Amino acid sequence: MKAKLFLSLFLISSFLFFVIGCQTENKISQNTISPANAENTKSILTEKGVFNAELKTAPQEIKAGEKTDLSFYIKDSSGELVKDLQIVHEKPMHLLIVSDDLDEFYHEHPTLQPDGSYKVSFAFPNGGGYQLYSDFTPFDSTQVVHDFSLNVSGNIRAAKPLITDAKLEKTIENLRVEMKPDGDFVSGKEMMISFSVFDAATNQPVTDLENYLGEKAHFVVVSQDRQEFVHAHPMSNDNVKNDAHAHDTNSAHDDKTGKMANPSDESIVSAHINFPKAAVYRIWAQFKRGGKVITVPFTIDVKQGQEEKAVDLSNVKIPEGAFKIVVSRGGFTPQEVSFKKGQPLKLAFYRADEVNCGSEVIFKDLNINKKLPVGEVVTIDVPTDKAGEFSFACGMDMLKGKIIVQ
Ligand SMILES: [Cu+2]
Repeated sequence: MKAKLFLSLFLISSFLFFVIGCQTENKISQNTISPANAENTKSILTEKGVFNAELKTAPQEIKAGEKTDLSFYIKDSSGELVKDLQIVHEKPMHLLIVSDDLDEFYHEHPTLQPDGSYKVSFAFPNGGGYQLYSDFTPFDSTQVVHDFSLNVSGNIRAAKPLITDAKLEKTIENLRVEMKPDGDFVSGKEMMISFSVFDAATNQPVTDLENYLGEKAHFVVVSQDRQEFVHAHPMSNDNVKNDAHAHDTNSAHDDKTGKMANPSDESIVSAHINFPKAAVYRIWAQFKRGGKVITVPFTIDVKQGQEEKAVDLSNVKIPEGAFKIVVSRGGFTPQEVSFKKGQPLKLAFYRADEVNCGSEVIFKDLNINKKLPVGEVVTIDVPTDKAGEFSFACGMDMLKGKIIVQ
């Protein structure tokens, strides 16, 4: 499940990624992760194979206010430790940390250790849940994002409600930032969002933004359920200029010369962002000025877009008496089903799309392994003479489901 959007996005936008605004997107698996003291492991499929990320924390129990070493071990499909990561935006690894209520946001950079891990020392300010997104790019690979949930012991502050901004304008420290989307916020569509940056005191467009990690701004987008993560970077002014969307909204450009029309151009940063699903999202826009990084949060409500379609099953013929399980971008649907002991059980798997790792289904305990061609119904008989559980998974062991006989 994790791979799907990630892969699809990269297939579509790998070109954009290098040339203009770039965005990483990560669909998080539904498996919840471990308590604070466990070692977390995750694997993600990329174009070139599976990369595992293992997170070890020291001390094992994470306490609020105390420094914790967060060590990430990246392994390739053969289990080999991957020490060399591409330098992307000046760093081999970016680590974004958000509190579960999305009120807190931290941007860290783990560094390579002699043992091949990437480590950063971090003190979580409060007790409670945090989500970590480790963002890196192995050589010969597209960008990979692994996420981890951590529980921090200590005082838990009251969760802050995530309230959609009535006005897309924020003043943080010495910056006033206006956010302008090129249309209504809808999912499943590449939107261009412009951020106009003004000096909070003088209200003049800011012309002295410094590069932060090689860019004029960084944008991190997380859905309220923390399942969707997008990391976007600004487009260069030339690309904004050439972008079809830009002409309507970005009047600061001089269309005749193709050059910047006035100095205020410097103060406008634009990014392409594709919201993977309808949800409330928080966007953190990060700028650097006077040597200081300033993080400006926005909260927006993204409505369901037209391109986000449910799987169309109207033409799919499920054999009589069989129980239908759809394999799609969303994993197995349903993921878990209970059946009565002793009654014949035929499962009908239908794989709806290409963009996932569900090309086969494996029932390990039953020694069943069946190919799932896209658009075909594949039936599997499951013994129900004994009560018990049968788990099944895709060939990559990433999409998972369970049959319970009782
Ligand atoms: Cu970073």
